[in-house]
Amino acid sequence: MPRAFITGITGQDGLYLSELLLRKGYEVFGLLRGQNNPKAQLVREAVPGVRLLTGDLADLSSLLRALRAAQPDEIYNLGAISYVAYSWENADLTTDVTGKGVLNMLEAARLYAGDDLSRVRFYQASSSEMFGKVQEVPQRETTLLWPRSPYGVAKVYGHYMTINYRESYGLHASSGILFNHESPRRGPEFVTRKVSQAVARIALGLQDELVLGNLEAKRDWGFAGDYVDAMWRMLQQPEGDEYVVATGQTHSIRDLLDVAFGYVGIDDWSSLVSQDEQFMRPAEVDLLLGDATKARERLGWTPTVAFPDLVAMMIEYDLAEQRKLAGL
Ligand code: NDP
Ligand code: GDR
Repeated sequence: MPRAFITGITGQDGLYLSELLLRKGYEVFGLLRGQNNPKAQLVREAVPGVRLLTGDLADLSSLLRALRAAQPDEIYNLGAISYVAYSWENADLTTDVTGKGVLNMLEAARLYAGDDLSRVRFYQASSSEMFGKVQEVPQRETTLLWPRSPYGVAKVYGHYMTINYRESYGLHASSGILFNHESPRRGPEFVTRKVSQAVARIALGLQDELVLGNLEAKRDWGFAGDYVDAMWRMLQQPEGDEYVVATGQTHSIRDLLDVAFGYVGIDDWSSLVSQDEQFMRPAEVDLLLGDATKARERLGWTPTVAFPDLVAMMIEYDLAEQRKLAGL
């Protein structure tokens, strides 16, 4: 039975990846941080087969201890401070966890594997945020990186450190440069889920207004369930490498609002949505559009959920949840 170790187990991707690996017959271990993490129960209910170990990306010895207990063949480093807006307010912490945390995880993997590095494979959750200021459209593996946030800068550090461990030590290490991916499990601080929750509540008469930031930014949005499959495929290749994972379609926040409100029968949302400075970013990533040709050709990976279906999936989930919460 292959064994996998996942950091970021309580997050959106950690849950989908656990489900996928359990289906494939893996024994799955997840890293849980904190003294009494309230999300532990969520993981136990959503993926009961996962075994939880404690540790923190900022603490190398805790990572090494967890790896020695799990004895994994594959390590998926999904843990991070992942909310871009928060990273300006907590730049030091983001650097420590999202950036240096990658070095800690790589070094723990190297120490755990000892003399035989071929016993373990490593996946790093790199991000399209690394492209930042638009240099080339669509963005591909070779596009110049120009990050625009402390989060993006930290991800670039982790990305190159992962390449460096491959080149320095021969570790089978891959980075997935994943574009935005969403689902009903997406945190409510991210724009798609903020919109799907608000649209559901407005449709049910529970809320009157939605306050957002920049409506002009464009994102290449896919379904998280598809994207975790690309992670697994990367670790099944003979060599580690970098891969863009994206749908090849881009939409603005305005498009998202059109599709989301349209789904509940509201064609003109202009009186329901306002903008506020507090949700604007000091530096914006204006346009993300990925070219996933390499992932398609080498990994045989393709996305299966189109943008309107993704939005519908999230709104249906939120309608059901909001009805339940409101006792409707
Ligand atoms: P989430 O924000 O949903 O999950 C982040 C996870 O990281 C949580 O489990 C969180 O644990 C954990 N974490 C935070 N701080 C630490 C720490 N100090 N030590 C250990 N774990 C920690 O992210 P996603 O699931 O959406 O994303 C997974 C990864 O992929 C992240 O690295 C993200 O940056 C990256 N990524 C995501 C994309 C997306 O569109 N979703 C696109 C490209 C990259 P806790 O619950 O305890 O806070
Ligand atoms: P992003 O996702 O920054 O791309 O990072 P997010 O959903 O936060 O923002 C997307 C775009 O929407 C604009 N926006 C708003 N965003 C939020 N969160 N809240 C608002 O009210 C709002 N109004 C407008 C933003 O300015 C931005 O342009 C996500 C994270 O998952 C990262 O961890 C990951 O690496 C990247 O996707 C790829």
